[in-house]
Amino acid sequence: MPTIPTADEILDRSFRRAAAKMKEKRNKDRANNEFLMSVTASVHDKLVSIIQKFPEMEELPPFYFQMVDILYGVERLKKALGAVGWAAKNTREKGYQLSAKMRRSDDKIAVRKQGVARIASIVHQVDGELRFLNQVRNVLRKLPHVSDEYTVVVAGYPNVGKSSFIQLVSTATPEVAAYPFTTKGVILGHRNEPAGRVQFVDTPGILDRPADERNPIEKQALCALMNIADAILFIIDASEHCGYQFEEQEQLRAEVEEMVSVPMVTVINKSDLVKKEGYMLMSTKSSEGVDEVLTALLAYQSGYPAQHLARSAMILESSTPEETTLEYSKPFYWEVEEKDSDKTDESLERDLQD
Ligand SMILES: Nc1nc2c(ncn2[C@@H]2O[C@H](COP(=O)(O)OP(=O)(O)O)[C@@H](O)[C@H]2O)c(=O)[nH]1
Ligand SMILES: [Mg+2]
Repeated sequence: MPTIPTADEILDRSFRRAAAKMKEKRNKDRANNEFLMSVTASVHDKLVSIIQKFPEMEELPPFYFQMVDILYGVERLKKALGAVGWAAKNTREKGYQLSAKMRRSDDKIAVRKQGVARIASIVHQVDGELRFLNQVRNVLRKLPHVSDEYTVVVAGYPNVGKSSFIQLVSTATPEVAAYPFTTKGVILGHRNEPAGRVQFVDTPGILDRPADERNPIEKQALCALMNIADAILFIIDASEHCGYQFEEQEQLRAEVEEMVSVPMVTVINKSDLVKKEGYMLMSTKSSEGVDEVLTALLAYQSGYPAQHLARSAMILESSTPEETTLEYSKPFYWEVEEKDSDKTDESLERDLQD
């Protein structure tokens, strides 16, 4: 998805192109009209292409859909796209209107200026929406590349050994990704298994404090993350070297278990330091017990993708009860409501002084 330009960037580019074309023209009356038509076409086409290149929300995998909804609101996003559509439609209408007016007018330069100012004003009215769309685009681009494959979400307090585990079991070097709601990077690892590829997703730094201290965005983000899991691996550090007491870690485990409906495997890591009765044990340092943990996690892979797809569909429906049936096809931008566009913009006229 390309960067979304600001209003000024769209206008600058369109004016520069039109001006270059105008220089070549001998007949000045024709040139004035062609300048206006060129600006009209290039602004209109750019705005339409922004809408067309923006991903369809309903086609996004549930994880991305939810992330966008949590952070920005899908409704607001649709409004922004609608506003850009409105600007495209209006630009074209005003351009044609003024071109017709120019043919009848004696002062063609004045009409050209009027037309250009009108188009600049229309585009400036959606500058905020363009900037907003670019912000969403930047977040979408940075989200980890969560694929539609058997997914193990690795949870637990910081420093219990989550990253060490993912590194150890991943075939290739894990990808380091960013979540928009935390400064901490998370890692994403992959492993090839006879039953298909497995991905391991780290939890971001939102599990490092009690549930009631998490803000609503963090809570929802955590939920979205848990929703992509086909299985959870919960890691406890019984040595407490991680800085969290065993009881605290057990509490978090109960909280996470409450949050999900998928199988959860709990393991005590750092068994080279401390062992605990009644738990599965491993040490990512000595690799002891790691194969057994993997086997336990892969035992649930046989249910994939049937269970996974059923759940994904459920998540999509539950997060947007009304919108799922909403027609969100490309031409929707023609139907958006009219805005008042009688305001003119003088700022661009200075660039167009003869
Ligand atoms: N002794 C010991 N240290 C470990 C083990 N696994 C991880 N560590 C150490 O614990 C620290 C945190 O590990 P890390 O994987 O970054 O934890 P994360 O924050 O949960 O991802 C690092 O210094 C690791 O070297 C283990 O099995 N035994
Ligand atoms: Mg880590």
